[in-house]
Amino acid sequence: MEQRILNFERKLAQSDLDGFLVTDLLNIYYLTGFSGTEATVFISKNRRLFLTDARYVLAAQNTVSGFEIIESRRPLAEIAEIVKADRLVRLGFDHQVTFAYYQKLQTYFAGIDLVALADFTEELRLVKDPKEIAAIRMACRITDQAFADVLDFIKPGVTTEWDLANFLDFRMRKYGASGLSFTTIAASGCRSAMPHGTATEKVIQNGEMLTLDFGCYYNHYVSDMTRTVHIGPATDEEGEIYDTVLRANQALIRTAKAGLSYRDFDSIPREVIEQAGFGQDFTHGIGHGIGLDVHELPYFSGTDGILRAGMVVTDEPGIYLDNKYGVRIEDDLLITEDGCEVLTESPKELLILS
Ligand SMILES: [Mn+2]
Repeated sequence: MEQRILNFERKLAQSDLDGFLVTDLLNIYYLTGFSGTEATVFISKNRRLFLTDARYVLAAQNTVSGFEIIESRRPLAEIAEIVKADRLVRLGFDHQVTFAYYQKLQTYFAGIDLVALADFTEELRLVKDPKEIAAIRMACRITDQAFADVLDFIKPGVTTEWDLANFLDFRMRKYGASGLSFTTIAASGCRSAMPHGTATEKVIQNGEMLTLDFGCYYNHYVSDMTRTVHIGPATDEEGEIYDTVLRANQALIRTAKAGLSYRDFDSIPREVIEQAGFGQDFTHGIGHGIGLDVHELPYFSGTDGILRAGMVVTDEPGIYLDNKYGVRIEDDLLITEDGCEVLTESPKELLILS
């Protein structure tokens, strides 16, 4: 934690800001280790303040070090007094705050420059340390185990998408997950053409594609994996679409490494799908970072940037044929100096279930 705060303070010193108000709870967890639901952190050249209410003071005293811990139900009023006493004039704050919260900031910090910043702490979270990687690795292992179990559970004509989602959710918890990283997607038949078709009461039928996109939290870090399987024998077209998506996924695994540009990370797998004639049916970005959040930096399409060792990103090409079916395959990749490690290990050859 101390190293993270030092990195934050170095970035603050290099900026034109006198202080920063951290209000995003994931950023607060990253910087302090506190995982309650109410806290405000203020960092300036000579202050490290952690403010929370009576419910969490004990937890903060036990987990947060290197900060002055202040119990308060009016954190902004407390910070505003200190800002005034220290004669600070320009403060950054996490841009995700609500408009109502921003209005409160304007009231408490009248006369002070308030600068909303999108990614101040998030950029520090881009490269994961070994402890973070270990947690993501475990979340991926749990996800793999749940997928292995679900294959025997699918009974065409009987099992609903809800049944599948509930089964996956329960198994992930059974294997040690503390929660789901997002609402589990189980989309069968023509519903699989919706990239984010959350589960419904629909029964899984013979002859259908079935897309499962799911993940979990382990020790605050997430996994995010997609597998598409087929119920009964697949048609030639279905086999070709599946093969194209798989080749795109694998082309990226072969080339992803530190130093690759974000634009190439997106375009290398996209070209595989375009060359097969399905470019217009790959309707979303190739992937995103994962960590404390299931969608976090980096994002790839139309963004300048270079992959760095220690980033954990998804590789999730897809082809979606409206009113027919869709295929997506998603892995979580740990970027290394000379390549990448695939953290999600579930099988990827087209599984034919019956
Ligand atoms: Mn994803």
